[in-house]
Amino acid sequence: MKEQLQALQTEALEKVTQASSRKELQDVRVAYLGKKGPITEVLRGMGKLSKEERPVIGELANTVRGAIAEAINHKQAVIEAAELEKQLAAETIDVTLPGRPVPTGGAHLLTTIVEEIEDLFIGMGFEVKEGPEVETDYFNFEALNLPKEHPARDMQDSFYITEEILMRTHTSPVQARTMTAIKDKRPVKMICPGKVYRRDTDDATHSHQFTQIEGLLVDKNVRMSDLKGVLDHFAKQMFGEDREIRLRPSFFPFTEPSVEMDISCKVCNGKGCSVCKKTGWIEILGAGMVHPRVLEMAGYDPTEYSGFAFGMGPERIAMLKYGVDDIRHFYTNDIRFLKQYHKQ
Ligand code: FA5
Repeated sequence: MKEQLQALQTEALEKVTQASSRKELQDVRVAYLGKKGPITEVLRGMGKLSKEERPVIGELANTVRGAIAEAINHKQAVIEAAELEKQLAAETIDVTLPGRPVPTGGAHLLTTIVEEIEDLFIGMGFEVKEGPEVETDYFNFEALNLPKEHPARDMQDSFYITEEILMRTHTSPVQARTMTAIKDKRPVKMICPGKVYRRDTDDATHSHQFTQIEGLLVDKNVRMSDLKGVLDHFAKQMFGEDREIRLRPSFFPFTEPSVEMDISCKVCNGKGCSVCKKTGWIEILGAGMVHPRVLEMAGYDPTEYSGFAFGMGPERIAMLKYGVDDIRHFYTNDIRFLKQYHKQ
């Protein structure tokens, strides 16, 4: 029985050595140490042994069982360590690899240009105001010296909602609103960006809904030369010193005198194209000295105060600055167009 036990130990340790997975090891454990295993079998047969032999064989059986169990446990630790090693190797992260790009959105070119213009005027001390897009006939026209039946109303074909309410055709009503709201009639220096609506036929430079940025400066002794200085500074900052700028006499019922400002076309470099309608120039804004009637209607004394105002089209400014050849690109939301102007 002694030899039998020793042979069992040798055999079991051999199997432990050969086992290469947890499963194989578990099979060895069950085969040799399990209830139906050979060692249990030996112990069961101890009853047949003599009194003297019993403790000797019992001790040996326990020693053999202990040696096998220890070998199994040791091998189990080795297998687990190897498995962990394998897993770690498989899951290794190369921290030096560049990360996967996360797609992000970007500001629309129009938003960027409006913010750029705002920053420029904030730098000159203007504050940014807002006004409603659904406007009264009074502020859109009458307070700007455009009484009902005035022929100049035809310059801005309008979307009326009721007889007295319309979608604003320009941002100029914010001039009248701002001045009217100031109770102590102090000087004003504001810009107002916003959407405007006109029954214009869409083409390369016209849209039925577009953006304007209004500017208004009212103070004592404001002159046309102040307006020219501000517009010149704006244009040079926006387009660079080398772009050509011209002021043309014009007419707006709310300014006297009135001008329009043109910038040389970047799309064709002044040679003439569909964007500049073969003229080499694109009109970007209307401006002038605030009409005394407008000051008066808003409660300002025109003998004490004077001012200048302007209204510009940021879409046209963006077109000129970035060489965009059609205003409709701003509204058709072709991501390939928009992406070109996303800031990184
Ligand atoms: C006006 O709207 C005046 N309120 C501007 C003004 C303000 C004059 C203050 C004097 C004092 P006008 O209709 O010209 O003016 O439009 C001003 C600018 O808006 C134009 O120079 C142009 O840049 C832009 N604009 C006009 N119509 C359209 C259109 N349909 N699509 C895109 N931009 C337009």
